[in-house]
Amino acid sequence: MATATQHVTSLATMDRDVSAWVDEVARLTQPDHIFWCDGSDAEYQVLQRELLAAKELLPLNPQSFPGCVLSLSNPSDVARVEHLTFVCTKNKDDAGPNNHWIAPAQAHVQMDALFAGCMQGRTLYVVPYCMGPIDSPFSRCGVEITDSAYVVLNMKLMTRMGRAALERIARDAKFVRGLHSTGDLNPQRRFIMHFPEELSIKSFGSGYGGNALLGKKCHALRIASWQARTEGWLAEHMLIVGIENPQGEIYYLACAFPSACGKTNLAMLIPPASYKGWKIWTVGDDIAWLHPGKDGRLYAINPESGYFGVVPGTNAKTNRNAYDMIRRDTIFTNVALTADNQPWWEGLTEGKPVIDWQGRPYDPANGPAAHANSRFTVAAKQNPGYSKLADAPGGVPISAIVFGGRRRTLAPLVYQARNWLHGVLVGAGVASETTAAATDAVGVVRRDPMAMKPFAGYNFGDYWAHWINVGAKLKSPPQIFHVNWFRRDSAGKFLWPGYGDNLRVLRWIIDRCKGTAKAHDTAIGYLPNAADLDVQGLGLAPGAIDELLTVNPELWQVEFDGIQEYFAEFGERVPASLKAELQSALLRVRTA
Ligand code: OXD
Ligand code: MN
Repeated sequence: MATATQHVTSLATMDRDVSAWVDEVARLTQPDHIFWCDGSDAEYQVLQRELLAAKELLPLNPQSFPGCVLSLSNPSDVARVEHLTFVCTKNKDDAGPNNHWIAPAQAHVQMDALFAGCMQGRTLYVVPYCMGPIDSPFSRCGVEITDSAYVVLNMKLMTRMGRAALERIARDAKFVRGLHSTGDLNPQRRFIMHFPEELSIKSFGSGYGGNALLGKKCHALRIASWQARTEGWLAEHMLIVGIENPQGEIYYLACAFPSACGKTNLAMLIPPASYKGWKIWTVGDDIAWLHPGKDGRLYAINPESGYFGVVPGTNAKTNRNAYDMIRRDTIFTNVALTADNQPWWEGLTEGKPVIDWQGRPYDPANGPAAHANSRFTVAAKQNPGYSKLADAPGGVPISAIVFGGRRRTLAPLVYQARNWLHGVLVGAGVASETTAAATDAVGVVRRDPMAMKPFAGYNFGDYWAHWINVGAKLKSPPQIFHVNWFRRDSAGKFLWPGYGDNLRVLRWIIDRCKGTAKAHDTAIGYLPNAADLDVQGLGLAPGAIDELLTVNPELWQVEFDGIQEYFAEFGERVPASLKAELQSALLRVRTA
């Protein structure tokens, strides 16, 4: 095994600032060992074997799931904890009403008291990582210090981690400092704190992905959105997908959806059988960093190199690529087990659970066998649809930005914003209805601007202003659209089949960007006519397509009033031009 001492001599001297910070953290947390991660495959295997030996990971059937392991977490630690997540800016208004806030000095005292001595008897792992391709000017680096080897394994799959990242940090002379400890997993002593002005994160008391893999939501969204504002780009909660038509042209879309709207499925969509010659290429499934390019277009990189996806519901029909890619070298968290030690989850069409996600004999009276938020962690390269440009340092040019939400009656299947400013209003107005899986209160509309409610690292008013400023720098900005796959008829039945058939809508979006598809002007933006969408062979119910494309001005008035009320929470920080855009939108629906 590569010992801690070997690593220290080669890695610990590479960057003086990183080493000094590691020393400072070690003095506070008092670990028994310090382990510098080089990010090699051999290191991954060693750590995985250690966790298996300690029974912190369970092996899975090596014939059907080679290289796969299962982690069963503490039952109180299975999801992000928004109520325990803080943005600690000097001025409270800079964090905004969209974030929980504590003054930085107070937050540091509170967190350091938790970290004091917390790694006694444990190993401190130093995890240098790069968000984005190692040689991309758009990438940004960080170092996570953690006492969880499970976190190290996940970071290896989710980021460019180890020696190459540390080399880049030494060149950049800048990195985000992320300090993490699982502590004693006591929910009373669990906090995720962000210090955007210091480019640092402190996370204590949770081992769950979004709270503990600090490169993901904490760095790539909350801290990066702040960095992006100061540097003139956008860090967004968006998938990036390339759509190749039979002529071999590829158009890239960046799409933002609140959770439970099928983001991973859309990023890996399988074209319907009638779409011969169409191909889908996944660049990213969760986060996009968007930069204005010299040619006036917007370019996107995916800062991550892996997927941390929800497992339940994944099967050969809903997401063939995901289903195939998680059959090897995957970390499963909180799924159930079959009698022959295969992972099992609700929505899987084969197998039967015998052990549930809490390690108990499966009993339907205890609820689902796999936790509703059980996850797979897998390297993106295992996706059969992995884009050849996913590692391109310059990113991919974005033709369209697509917002979406889960709306029962309001939003049509698709519409196009009139221009960038109108598109910012469409994004700022994103909202989604809660599902049974997420909460008991089904159908409650939750405002989630740009799907960034839990992730914007600063005041939404300033964030919308920044979006408007970025648009002003673009000579050829992406067109902005809104989709709703979840509209229902009066009997409550979904009107649109979704999944692969969503390509029919994306095709109209691409054709609008090319200027070859028709649309008509409505009170809320440009909509396709029923004849402009390809619904051939779908067998939609009579009238369904008209209902999917209906705009009800009364409902939209109520919606815009709701958005106005929401904007009021942000007071003077809401840009005047956005307020004026909302007024014109209101006027259009009132007079429609
Ligand atoms: C995620 C989320 O896990 O958005 O990606 O919650
Ligand atoms: Mn997400």
